[in-house]
Amino acid sequence: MKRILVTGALGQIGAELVTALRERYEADNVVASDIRMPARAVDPDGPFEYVDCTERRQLDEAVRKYQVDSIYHLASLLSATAEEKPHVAWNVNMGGLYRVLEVARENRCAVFFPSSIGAFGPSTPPHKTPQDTLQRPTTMYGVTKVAGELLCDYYYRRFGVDTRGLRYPGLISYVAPPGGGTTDYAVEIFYAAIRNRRYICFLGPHTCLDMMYMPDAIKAAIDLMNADPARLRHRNAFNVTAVNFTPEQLAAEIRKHIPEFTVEYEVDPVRQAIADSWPNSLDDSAARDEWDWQPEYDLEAMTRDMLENLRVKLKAG
Ligand code: VAH
Repeated sequence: MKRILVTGALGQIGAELVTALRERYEADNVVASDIRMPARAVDPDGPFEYVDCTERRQLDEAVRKYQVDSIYHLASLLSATAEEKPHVAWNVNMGGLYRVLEVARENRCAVFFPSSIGAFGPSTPPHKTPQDTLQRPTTMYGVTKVAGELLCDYYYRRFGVDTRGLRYPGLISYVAPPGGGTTDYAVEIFYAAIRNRRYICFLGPHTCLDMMYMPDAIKAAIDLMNADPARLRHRNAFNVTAVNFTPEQLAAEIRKHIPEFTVEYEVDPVRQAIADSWPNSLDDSAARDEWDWQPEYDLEAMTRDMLENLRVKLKAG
């Protein structure tokens, strides 16, 4: 049975990944960790450890204490926060990953690393961006993601660490909110639609980006980590996508459920510049060919599920 450590477990991905992993591998085999203690129950049925990934001793102690053999390393600053605090972002995103890879090397752990469409830049082909192409990101977030992909490849080739990763698009969920991301509008808009029937969007109406509903993102990570290594021609990191839309198109889909919903646009130049430097759409054929990637949620299904679950969560009508 796998024994797993999840770093950044209280974040947007981690909150749902821990639950999914505990359902699959039994709760006691999945250790949630973060640099803050869980104010709300991440999932009370399993172990939690305080782990700062920039502190190698804390990582090492957790891995040895629970005899971990797989690390899902989610602890990271997202794109907008990383632009506000580029030095902190380098330290956390790169310093944390380096220490995770070193602990994984010494303890023979597999490592999952979430890269991002942010690993691409304005000189990358923007439409149906290939798996193997130019990666010259212009954000600190993107620099740490490209460097992270390369470092994970190096640890696989040089030390035999089983590293695998995904280039996630924007992720949408109702369980834990994102924090400091450029695609956060695609989550905020649902809360605003239910609470206020209106939303002020910080990206322009025609900003087209790939997105994914969190259940698909969780499935992709777990499926990749369980894929037959003999089939993997790539490892760090696979393009994956599910849906592709603009704020205007997402608002129109929400209006099918809340007809009076309106959106106004007050563009944040920093996050607009970040979004404009990213691809409009990814080619995820390598993931489909090498480990049978197949998303389940399209825009219609995601919007319906988000609104249904948020209404319960927000105890709205
Ligand atoms: C961000 N949600 O906005 C993340 C993600 C593709 C976007 O990497 O920074």
